[in-house]
Amino acid sequence: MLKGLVVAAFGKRYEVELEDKRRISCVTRGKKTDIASGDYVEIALTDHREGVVEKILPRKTLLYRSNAFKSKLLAANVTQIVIVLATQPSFYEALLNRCLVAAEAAGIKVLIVLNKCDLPNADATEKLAQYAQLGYQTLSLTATNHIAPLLPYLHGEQSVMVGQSGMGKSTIINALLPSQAARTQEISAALDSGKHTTTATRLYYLDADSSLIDSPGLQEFGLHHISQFELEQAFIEFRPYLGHCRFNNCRHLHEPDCAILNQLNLAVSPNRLAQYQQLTEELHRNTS
Ligand SMILES: Nc1nc2c(ncn2[C@@H]2O[C@H](COP(=O)(O)OP(=O)(O)OP(=O)(O)O)[C@@H](O)[C@H]2O)c(=O)[nH]1
Ligand SMILES: [Mg+2]
Ligand SMILES: [Zn+2]
Repeated sequence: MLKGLVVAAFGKRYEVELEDKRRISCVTRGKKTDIASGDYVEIALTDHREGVVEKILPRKTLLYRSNAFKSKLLAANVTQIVIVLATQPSFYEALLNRCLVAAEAAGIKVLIVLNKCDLPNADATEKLAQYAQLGYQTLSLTATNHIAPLLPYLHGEQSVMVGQSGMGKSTIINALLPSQAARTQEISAALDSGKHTTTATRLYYLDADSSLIDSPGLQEFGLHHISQFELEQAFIEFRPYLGHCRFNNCRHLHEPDCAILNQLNLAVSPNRLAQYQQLTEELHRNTS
């Protein structure tokens, strides 16, 4: 049995890098798809370039999304999620909040990047500032011109980039690692392969201590695996007030003497409260 790191995941095929740096194309036994880029695994070789994953080694972290039927793993063993937004096309704030909830529940550090800052968008800049005010690390970037400001945030971290299609995730990889050439939208337009450019999740080494995973654009981010407790905790500005509502089981929707609702327009913005309430209603629709 050989130990390796999963450096790419395409549906049911995985690329595993062995300790001697050989890259082996692997499948799983049966229909298992519970492996992610960043996983450490043990494989059995079936040919000199092919193998079967026999075992997943214990994970430090696991970032995933889920609906009522299945989970989709995004990345294993990452220390940081880099949520990539752009000035154009405009981004969905609900998706940003879902990424934040998943990251908080998985205990992963967050960096929110607003890319394409060469293109004007006052609304996006203002939104980014609101998240900085909550305490999140944020960065304005123009990946096509000047990638250097991103470097200190990636150093020493195992990061995964997530975001909608077209935000510039693969462009960031190419700017950091020009020799690796991840496929971006211009190239796929030439190949006429549709809107989503990146189809696999792939891990890139930045230096001996840092790596960055590129992932396909997200359209939705199901949070079926998140509990009410995790959801409340994931809204970081709620934390000082949780446990101070009149009712122990307060969901902060419209209960009297709710410590969260009492903070409306103070520590809690109407916008974030609405996002929280929508996720809570969804959670209880799912479980009732
Ligand atoms: N003006 C401008 N365009 C950018 C910038 N960064 C990326 N782009 C463009 O945005 C488009 C999409 O970039 P990609 O890197 O393919 O986006 P992606 O997030 O990887 O998209 P998916 O793989 O579909 O998820 C390309 O045409 C890039 O050239 C930037 O900083 N400024
Ligand atoms: Mg891409
Ligand atoms: Zn309450």
